[in-house]
Amino acid sequence: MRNPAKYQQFVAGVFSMVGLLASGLSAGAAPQTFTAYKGATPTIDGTLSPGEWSDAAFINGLSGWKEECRVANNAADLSLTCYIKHDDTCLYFAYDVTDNIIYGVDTPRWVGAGSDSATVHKLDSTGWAWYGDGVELMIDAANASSMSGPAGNGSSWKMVCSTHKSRLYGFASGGLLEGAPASALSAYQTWITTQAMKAAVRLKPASEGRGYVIEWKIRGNPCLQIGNGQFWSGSSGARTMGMNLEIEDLDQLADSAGWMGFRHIANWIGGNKELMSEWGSLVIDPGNNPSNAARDKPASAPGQFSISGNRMSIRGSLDYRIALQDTRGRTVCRFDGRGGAHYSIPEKLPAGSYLVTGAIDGKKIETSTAIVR
Ligand SMILES: [Ca+2]
Ligand SMILES: [Ca+2]
Repeated sequence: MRNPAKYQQFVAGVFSMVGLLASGLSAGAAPQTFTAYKGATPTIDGTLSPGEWSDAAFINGLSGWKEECRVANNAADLSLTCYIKHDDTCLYFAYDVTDNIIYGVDTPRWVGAGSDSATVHKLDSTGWAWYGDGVELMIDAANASSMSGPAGNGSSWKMVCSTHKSRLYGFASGGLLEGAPASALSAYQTWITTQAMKAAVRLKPASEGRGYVIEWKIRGNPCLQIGNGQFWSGSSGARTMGMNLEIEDLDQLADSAGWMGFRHIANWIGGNKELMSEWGSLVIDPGNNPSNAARDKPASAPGQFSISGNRMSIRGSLDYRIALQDTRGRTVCRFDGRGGAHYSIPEKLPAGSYLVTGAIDGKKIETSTAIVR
């Protein structure tokens, strides 16, 4: 739903749509649109210091994310909070991930049948950068929204941050590695070695809940090319880019799903991750996170909520927890998060009336919506 014209078509078509994907739904939908507000410059050291990311928008996962392999068993198996913000020169992401077994650290660097570790973990364009625990970030800075994968330059790209290997430190420490397309390895590598793109990975001890923290900086020039010779900066004004997130989870070989390298879990927010037209959207807002203003004035600036048919919008909240119940009282979707978000109600949800309950900034809401397919 990135393309406005496409969205209008979607809205117009809602009333004639047929529930082609009519299977049951057990999880909420991932937001289609995220917002990066302007905030304080974080220190890229793998530690989320008190208040360091409190001015960021964030999303909790993995409820509603698309699973490529196997669904997480529980929150200890795999769950995360992803923070997003920007300053005048850079875009920043932080991931606070719970993952009970860190591949290559808590386990050998096993690979699935038919693959060999030497090939999978080659640190060149033939290796599988994504193989392990870590995240992949995909940005369509030019907002081309084309029916193709990323170009492999500042206009659109895909990069990996692994917890067990990296371009800068080899197998001694996690960090950035080049993603697709393979032809972009040299260009991507330059971003890493010049620190135009920089990430820090810290493995969390069991006392914090096993998992990892990633802080990731993306400098507008050269990594976010928004036009011919133009790069994003804090003075670019409001700007929409395409975005997709993926999280990889390998645990033990015995737990693996037996498909595509025996990954345990992979999730992403967009549709087909190979098509930029199906990614989610990232709105880079030159203003500060309105939830900070709400924090200062909780009585006068509550988060705003609206739902109409298949479209739900939450603006500037401190936090929200919203559930959709069907007519039998079963919770069929949950939407939990903070800040602003726009959701498309999942297409898998059958047509009918739904009760919408929950709380935004501690204020209870209760309404209903009718979904027509
Ligand atoms: Ca930090
Ligand atoms: Ca893992």
